[in-house]
Amino acid sequence: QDIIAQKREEVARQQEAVSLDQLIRLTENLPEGRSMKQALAASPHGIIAEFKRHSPSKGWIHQEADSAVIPPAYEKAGAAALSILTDTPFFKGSLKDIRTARPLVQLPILRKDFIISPYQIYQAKAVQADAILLIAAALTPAECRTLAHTAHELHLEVLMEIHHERELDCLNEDVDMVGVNNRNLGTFHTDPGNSFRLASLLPHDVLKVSESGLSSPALLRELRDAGFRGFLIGETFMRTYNPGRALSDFIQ
Ligand code: IGP
Repeated sequence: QDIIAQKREEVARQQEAVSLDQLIRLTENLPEGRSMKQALAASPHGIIAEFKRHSPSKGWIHQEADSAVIPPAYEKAGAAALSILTDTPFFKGSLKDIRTARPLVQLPILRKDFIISPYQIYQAKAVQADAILLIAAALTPAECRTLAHTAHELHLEVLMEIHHERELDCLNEDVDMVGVNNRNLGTFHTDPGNSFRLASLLPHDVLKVSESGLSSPALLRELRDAGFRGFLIGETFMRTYNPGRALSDFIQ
C-alpha cells in the first residue's frame, strides 16, 4: 500500500512535467505493437526474460546492468519475450531502459511497474512497449477494468498478476494473459506451489504465465503440464555475469 501511495505521487509529479494531453500526442501514429500472447503460444519454452537490476528483497542483483546490452543478448539467446522493470525507487529501473532497448530488439516488451493510472499506460505506449503488467492485489476490480480497457485502446496487451484466488474477480474481457506470482508479497518467499494450486481455477481462454522464483528447466516442464505457457524469469539470469548465456544454457 505504501508502494501505491508513492506511485500516485510519482505520477502526479510526472504529469506536471508532461501533461496527459502532451503524452497522448506522443503516442499518436506509433506502430501497433507485437503480440506477447502469440509469441508465448508459439514458443517451445515460453520464457519471458526479465531485465532487473535490483529488488526490494534481494538488493542489487546486477548493478551495472546495461539495457543496451542485456535485452539484445536475451533475444539472441532465444527468449520468447522481454520484461523490463521501469520502477526506480524499488527496482532501479526506468522508462529509459525500454526506450534504449526498443530499437535494438524485435521481441515483444512488457512494461513491468506498479500501474495505477492510465497515464502510465500512455507512457508505456510512448516508449513502444507491447504489453503492461497489472497487479490485482493493488487494484479494485473496477480499476482493473478501466486500466485494461485503456491498454487495449492503445493496442497494448495486458498481463494480469494474481497471488490468490480471491483476486480472480480482477479478470475481465480485456485481460490477455494471467500471471500467477509465486512470490508472497508479505514475506518475499517464493513457492511454485502457488502456480500449481491456482492453475485449475484460471479461465481456459487466457494464456497462463507463472512468475518468480523459477530456476530449473524441470520445474518449467511440470508447470507446462499444469497448463502454463509463459514463464517470467529475472533473477536466475540477472544474477549471473552474462544473463544471455545463462538463458541459452537454461534453454539447452
Ligand atoms: C521475476 P524472479 O524471481 O525470476 O526474479 O521474478 C518477476 O516475476 C518479478 O520480478 C515480479 C515483479 C512483479 C516485480 C513479478 N511480479 C511485480 C515487480 C512487480
